[in-house]
Amino acid sequence: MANGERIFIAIKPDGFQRSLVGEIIKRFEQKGFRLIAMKLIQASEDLLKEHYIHLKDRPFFDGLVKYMQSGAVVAMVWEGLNVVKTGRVMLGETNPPDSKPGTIRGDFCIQVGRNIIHGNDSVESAEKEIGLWFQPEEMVYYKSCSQSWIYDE
Ligand code: IDP
Ligand code: MG
Repeated sequence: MANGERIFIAIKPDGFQRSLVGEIIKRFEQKGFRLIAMKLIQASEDLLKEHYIHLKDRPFFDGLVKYMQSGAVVAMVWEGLNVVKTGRVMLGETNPPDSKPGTIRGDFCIQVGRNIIHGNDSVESAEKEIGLWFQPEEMVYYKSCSQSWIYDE
């Protein structure tokens, strides 16, 4: 049974420019997760500084904010049982060379500074980031016709 767990996923400007939006959405869709919010945005510096506040003392922080601000970001919320844990596995490791083939970063990128996708590593950070990037009214709640074919109760 779906437990209502949610993850914030963002396709970064490099993933967008490299035409990987459809491929990435396809993977979450085909896994069985439900897309409940999505928008294409150019994120503001303020939003990105808040989003990455836990990394503010790292040497790459300014470059990271600039990179994330440099183009379109596809911001999404996906929902499903253990979506945070599974989503991280689907993304691969932060550093692409550590990512296994079959993962998004393992298949589509080379350097940590251009690792094409963001996703939360905990339910707490997911809920925080969903609140940062989306208004509650931007969530779309609907009954999935495939639910009983994905979950056994
Ligand atoms: P995550 O995105 O896998 O959760 P974090 O450690 O939270 O990884 O780092 C956030 C983002 O900061 C990474 O996805 C990557 O874009 C960037 N980043 C992390 N480490 C480095 C680095 O050493 N150089 C450049 N960018 C980095
Ligand atoms: Mg992180």
